[in-house]
Amino acid sequence: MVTRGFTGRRSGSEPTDRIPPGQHLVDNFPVLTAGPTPRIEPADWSFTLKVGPRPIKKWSWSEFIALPQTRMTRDIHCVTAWSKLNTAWEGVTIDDILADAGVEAPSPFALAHCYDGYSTNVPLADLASGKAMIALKFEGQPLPRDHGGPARLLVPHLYFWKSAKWVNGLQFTERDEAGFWELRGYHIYGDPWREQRYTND
Ligand SMILES: Nc1nc2c(c(=O)[nH]1)N[C@H]1C(S)=C(S)[C@@H](COP(=O)(O)O)O[C@H]1N2
Ligand SMILES: [Mo]
Repeated sequence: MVTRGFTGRRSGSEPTDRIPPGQHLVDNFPVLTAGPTPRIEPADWSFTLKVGPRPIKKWSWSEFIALPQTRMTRDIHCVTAWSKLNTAWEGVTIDDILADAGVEAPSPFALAHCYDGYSTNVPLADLASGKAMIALKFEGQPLPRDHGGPARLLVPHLYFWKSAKWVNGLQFTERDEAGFWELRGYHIYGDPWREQRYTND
């Protein structure tokens, strides 16, 4: 007897243990950007690793795509309450970036910086050990511009505002410094499973 999905609701046929509290599933891929969408050509793109104010290493696009490329399929959860299962990404893990720069665990926190002036803070523990990457491809294609192309941070286990689009650098910091949305009322960490949406959640 078939009992799953008989209402025709998309969420009715999905494993609910993959949908955090307060979230619903979408099939499309909504675009959420605070300001205008920047146009960054790969030839003009670079990525800088800093420890505090000190630049450690800078990669051009051609240098960056020569780093080991890793595939990751993950569920993503936006604080505006949509979740999307099994999104497929390809890019360079933060572990491989740190290894290429010859640094190991520079400090407990980091800020991602972006071409549009956006920033967001993520602890090192949530970036390392294969948990996050700088994604260059989505579903096998170059990352679309409105989703952060040519490159975005992907931290799939935290709310999606942590996945900074048009990323151009990672800065390691001693203290957990709030980024763009964290300064504007969003949670400093943003765990969807604990519903850490706003500052005091
Ligand atoms: N540079 C930059 N990154 C950003 C944003 C932004 O405005 N600028 N918006 C964030 C927010 S609030 C969300 S929910 C996700 C949305 O990503 P998407 O447009 O690919 O769905 O990107 C995040 N990364
Ligand atoms: Mo968002």
